[in-house]
Amino acid sequence: MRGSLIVCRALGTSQGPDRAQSPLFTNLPRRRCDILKAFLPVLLSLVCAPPSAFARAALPASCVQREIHAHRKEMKAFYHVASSDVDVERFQNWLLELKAEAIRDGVSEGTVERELHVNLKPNVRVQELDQNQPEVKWSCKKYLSTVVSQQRIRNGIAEFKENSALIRDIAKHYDVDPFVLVSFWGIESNFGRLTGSHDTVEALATLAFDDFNRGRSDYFRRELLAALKIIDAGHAPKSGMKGSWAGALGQCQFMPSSFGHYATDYDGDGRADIWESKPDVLASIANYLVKESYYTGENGWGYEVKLPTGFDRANVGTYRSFTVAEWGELHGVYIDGKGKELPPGLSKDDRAFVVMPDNDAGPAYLVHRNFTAYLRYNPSTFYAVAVAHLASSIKDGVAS
Ligand SMILES: [Ca+2]
Repeated sequence: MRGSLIVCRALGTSQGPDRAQSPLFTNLPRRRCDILKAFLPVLLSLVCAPPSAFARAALPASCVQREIHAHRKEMKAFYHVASSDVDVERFQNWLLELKAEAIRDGVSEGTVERELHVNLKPNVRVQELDQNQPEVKWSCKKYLSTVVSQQRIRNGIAEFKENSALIRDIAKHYDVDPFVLVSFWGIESNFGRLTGSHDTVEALATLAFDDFNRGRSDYFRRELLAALKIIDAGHAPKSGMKGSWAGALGQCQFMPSSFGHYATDYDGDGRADIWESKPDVLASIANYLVKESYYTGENGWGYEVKLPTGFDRANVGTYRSFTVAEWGELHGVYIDGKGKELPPGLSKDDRAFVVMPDNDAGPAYLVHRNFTAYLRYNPSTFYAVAVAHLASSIKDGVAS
């Protein structure tokens, strides 16, 4: 119980030093004291638990889990109440600095005052989502079965057929594969059905302000300033700028900084409307790919290959590139297994990479720069393979 005594003193409970003399309590507003007091039993039960509390292996796991879950709920409530109460004054001071920076950065005073208004405050739900991102360790096979589901393939085929003229027009204009455009659209927002309902300024302000997000405050601050510029330029919907809790915008889920580089006004109404205009959404995706070194035309992304016995695993990854010819001659990796023929559109001098998303548990692919363009959109090998597979499945479905 020695440990529990030290804890009680540190928190200034009735068993410790006099409450009025405790530096911790004297420096806190009254409401914080009340919050701490209300949750002291929870804190103490966690820190001062008797040995018997740790000898519960014999209990049914469900009982133990229920108890842990109850503790977590109480602690989460403590955190939420405390953070939303304590941070307001600091947040308002931070907001004043941000306003000055935004105006120096060229955002109009009207937009700054309207968007960074006095009632803006950190969004607890955004904090929660950021802190509780699940660490899911899926295999690529499992990832593909979820992201490239049969339902998404069916939706993709239907969307392609319904918007065929528009999609083919944009694909021709940018000289990119039309099925790849639809695939990105499907994976990013389920063909415009899921674009996120969070207020972008509020979400980014929450993430830029808080210290909890592991040193990413500066990143989100830059994204927030970019978002203000988008609003200032009149691109955001009149109903307000909405997106994911992490700030990704519209049907192609561009971060605000990407919007400035890639968002396109294809329908010519003066706005790059990636929220509601299909021409703008699909053209913005095409523009992204072309600007990120996508091969023009319909050259796919890569090929499943059989690696020779003794293949050096150090050559796996997008940092080790060789020409298609070198992969065959130096490393025994051939697209067709023999090295005699190449697919149309790919030459022996084109650079390529070997990737193995599931390491030794799955297939190896020889991929070219279209694949690395996919990785620019989202730096996940699983993601890039999913884009490729969905595009291929939609193409097969449309053709059948
Ligand atoms: Ca437009």
